[in-house]
Amino acid sequence: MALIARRLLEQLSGSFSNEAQAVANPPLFASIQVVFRPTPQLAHGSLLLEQAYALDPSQPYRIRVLRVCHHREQGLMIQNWALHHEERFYGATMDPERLGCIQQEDLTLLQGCTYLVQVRGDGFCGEVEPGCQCRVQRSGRDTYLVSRFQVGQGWLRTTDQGFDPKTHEHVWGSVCGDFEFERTRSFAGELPESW
Ligand code: CYC
Repeated sequence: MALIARRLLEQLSGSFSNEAQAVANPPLFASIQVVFRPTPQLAHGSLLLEQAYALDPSQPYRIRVLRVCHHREQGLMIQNWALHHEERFYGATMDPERLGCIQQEDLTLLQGCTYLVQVRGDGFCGEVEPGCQCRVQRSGRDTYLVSRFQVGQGWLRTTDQGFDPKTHEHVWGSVCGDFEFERTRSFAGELPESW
């Protein structure tokens, strides 16, 4: 895989916390843990992602497989895959035995939710592909995702928001800026050499 994809995987692989931001800004920002862990039995570039409130990392509010790919024309991209019966894998980012059980048959690609990624400084920035097709059902409402992230050596910033497809009204997600994470642990050493 391209060297550039390898560098993105190295920067993402790890555990991230926004505790400093949460402590400085209650109640605007909850303390969240985000973990990306290499999942070597899956296709090249696959990371298991769990996002959870720091109070209870065993009950993630979002679990996905992200897959970093590099295409000659479109460049660097990150696909988002959902897991069937996802409860089976809650906590698997911290449990290598269960992490190793995830198979491609457990995954469904989330259409419209692929990120287009560019180099920025010594890190990367990305946003969800154009078209407003990344659909998220929340509080009984259909929304489309607008999302951006930036990652660098030891840090990650994200903003996710959902909008109503007809009125474009803001329905959920950040009203007070980016989530700012610092890396607390790296899993880059677990990336297979061939990725
Ligand atoms: C949803 N966050 C999503 C979705 C994507 C991302 C694609 C919609 C599809 C899905 O359900 O998976 C985000 N995917 C990403 C990012 C990358 C990527 C950023 C690049 C590495 O490949 N999100 C945050 C905050 C937190 C948050 C820490 C604020 C509370 O980054 C929440 N994201 C969040 C929520 C949803 C979401 C609550 C909706 C999930 C749902 O309700 O099903």
